[in-house]
Amino acid sequence: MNTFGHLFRVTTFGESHGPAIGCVIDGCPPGIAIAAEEFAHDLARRATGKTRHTSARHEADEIEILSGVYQGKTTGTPIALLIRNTDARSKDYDKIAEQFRPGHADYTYWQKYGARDPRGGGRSSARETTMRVAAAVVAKKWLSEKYGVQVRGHLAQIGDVLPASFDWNAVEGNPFFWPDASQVAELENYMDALRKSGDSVGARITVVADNVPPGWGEPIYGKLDGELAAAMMSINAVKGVEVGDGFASVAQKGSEHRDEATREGFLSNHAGGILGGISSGQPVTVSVAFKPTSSLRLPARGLDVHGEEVDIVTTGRHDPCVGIRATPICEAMLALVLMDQALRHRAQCGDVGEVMPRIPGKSSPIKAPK
Ligand code: EPS
Repeated sequence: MNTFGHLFRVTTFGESHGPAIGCVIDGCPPGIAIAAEEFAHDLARRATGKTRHTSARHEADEIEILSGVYQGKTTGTPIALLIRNTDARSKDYDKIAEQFRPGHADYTYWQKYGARDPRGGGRSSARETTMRVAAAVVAKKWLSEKYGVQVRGHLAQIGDVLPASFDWNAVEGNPFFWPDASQVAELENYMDALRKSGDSVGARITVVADNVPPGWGEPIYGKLDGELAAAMMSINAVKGVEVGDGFASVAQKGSEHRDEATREGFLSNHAGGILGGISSGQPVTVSVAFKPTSSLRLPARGLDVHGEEVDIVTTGRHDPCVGIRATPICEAMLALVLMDQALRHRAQCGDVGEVMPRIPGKSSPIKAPK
């Protein structure tokens, strides 16, 4: 399955070391002004090779719009986007081409298909996430112009390091998307030590969508939170997803968790902006756990395709923490789900209009996550 969404459908294709990666967006409304240059910002936020803390692979990530846009506007027909791979170094994979890296999808792809493209992990590579970010540029633009929806995110934890304070303005000012500028030097030292040790580490990303109108999401199957969980889980290396207070809800009392309301608005947002699978008008808040990457130069015991026990060592240009550049990817999946759900809501309930009373949402939390 390489297609995502119901009315706003995105199909991605391509391998990390193939000639190109791309996507087709079907079901996009006509009339959205979009130019190739508009993709550059988010693609650069996600890209490798920008700092010493991510993979050293340097991809140009230049978008070619092949169809679906005429005279600068979407036409309603399929939008095909293409990015040519320009810096693949496939020889890095010669040694492990017949081995299964412990903790990697190498083994399960082999079991499923009986064949795999080992170069750069082929289709299981994080390179695939480039096209999600590209497709979401269109979704973010439409959501923002049509409804004022703003999607943003930040790194919320790396290893055992937590933000000491929270400031949205700090997030885009450092390569980690970290909300406390005073900790950036500490993070750089942490990452330098990690890289030297040859190991990797996990991370948590939090993404928030402000100004989502109430009513988006389908009851029972197709819940907004259900689709967000599936969307986030479809990102490489994701092992956990929380909506609102998530697993912290387990230890809460009902009197604590329920979001009370006055005429001035909701008093809290433990629910993460979703009640009964439908947006409440509060910020939609999702938190995503990334496992530590599995391509390590530290030897590990494993098997090769012949069933022989081997010591596996991965060389090449790998991310010691893939979470560092995952903020734009999680934002992208949030935007894609919201756009799809917005179109579905419009199709079925467009005539319902604005229902009273509307409870103003609480703005995104400006506090350090616990
Ligand atoms: C990746 C391994 C590295 C990363 C790649 C993701 O690929 P390679 O070994 O070919 O350099 O550089 O990330 C990207 C190229 C990208 O654009 O995100 C992996 O195993 O997932």
